Amino acid sequence: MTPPAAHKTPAHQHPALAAADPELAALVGVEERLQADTLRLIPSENYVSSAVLEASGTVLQNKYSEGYPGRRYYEGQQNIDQVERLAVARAKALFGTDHANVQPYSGSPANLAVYLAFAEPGDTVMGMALPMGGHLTHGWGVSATGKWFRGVQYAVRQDTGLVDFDAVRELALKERPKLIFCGGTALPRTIDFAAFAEIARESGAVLVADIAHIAGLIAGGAHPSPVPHADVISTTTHKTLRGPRGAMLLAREEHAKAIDKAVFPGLQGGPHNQTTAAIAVALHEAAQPSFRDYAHAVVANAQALADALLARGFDLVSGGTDNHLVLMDLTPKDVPGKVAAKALDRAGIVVNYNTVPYDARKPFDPSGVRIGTPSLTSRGLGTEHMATVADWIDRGVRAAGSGDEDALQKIRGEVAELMAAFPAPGLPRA
Ligand code: DSN
Repeated sequence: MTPPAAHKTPAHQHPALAAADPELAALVGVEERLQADTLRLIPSENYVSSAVLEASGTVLQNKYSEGYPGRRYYEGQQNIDQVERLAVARAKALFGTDHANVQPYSGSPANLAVYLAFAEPGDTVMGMALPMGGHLTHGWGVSATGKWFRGVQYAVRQDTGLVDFDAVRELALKERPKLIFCGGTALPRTIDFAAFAEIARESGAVLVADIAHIAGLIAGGAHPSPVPHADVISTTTHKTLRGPRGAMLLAREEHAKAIDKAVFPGLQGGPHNQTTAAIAVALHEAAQPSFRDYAHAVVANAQALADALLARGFDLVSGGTDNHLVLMDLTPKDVPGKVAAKALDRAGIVVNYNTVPYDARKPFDPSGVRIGTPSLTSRGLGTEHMATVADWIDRGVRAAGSGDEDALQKIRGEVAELMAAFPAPGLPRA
């Protein structure tokens, strides 16, 4: 497994920042240390390459560029147009789509642009319920998408943790939504885009595949692509795709104009050109053969980790994983997800507490913990390390239950020792 090339400059990498604003520079330094020393298991996070980091911090950020290449509202875009065209061309080539818009600021604005393109306020939209693994912007009540639109939500089956397509079809045919979202934030299994497309066709809906979590797996051939099936594809660029914090909308040619108009001028102002550049770099990296290795290694690590957790008596939603993500239901361990997550954080293992399907507890104090392997795979950990990771989680959860702080500190030391052998870009060495 090849991690992204480690940053050449050791220790003090921000001399200008340190001179101008030591207080802020110190905070950045602490974050660098934290990211270096801990085992980061949040499945939506990653480590970008040095090239992506550098592109994100360029003078491209000084430019205003409202509009699109060749059609801007500001002069001086000769060069910026080339940057955006490069990013668009690379996105289209990598995912095999007719059209790409690389301007959305992040995943939520990208999804909101889809609403603006295809629906009117008050229209019915359909997505997976948030506590089942969906996303806020798929019509969940507390989000603008659930307040301004009428969200109807589908679930996973309680016995299998898998989507029940008969129930999805029944709901779609009854509600006739304008949009159907598939994808989400806590889905450990392969998304059957073809099955969703058939239901969208039957019910007259636009199918939106939100691939934010799995875009890198799709690019690397480790998850099937939604391209032949979905009308629109929405993705962030910073999760498994390992780019800067940003987003893209991919679509068939017939939807290109509607998407572009919705992003600008419908929703946003000037694109963040430094992010566009970094997206271009990440897309170039994701087109390399080594990225295919990375994507498959992410899945192999997640499956090895799931197996090791099952062997230690953990209850995993859907019984395991097909992708980068594992959702643990800690109910049988008698430790609430939040208590476990906070204890693991003290042990140097960064996770997030999460609802599990049909959770008896509240969203702010749920039963689950969500983990994933994109970051540890970027640092070069392989399947041979997953038993150790599972062991730390097991010991950490037990220590959370018994309030054993010494045990957590002992794990923290072991984690830091292993991670020191696996450097990542931009991070200080031990
Ligand atoms: N960023 C998403 C995630 O952590 O899955 C939530 O919006």
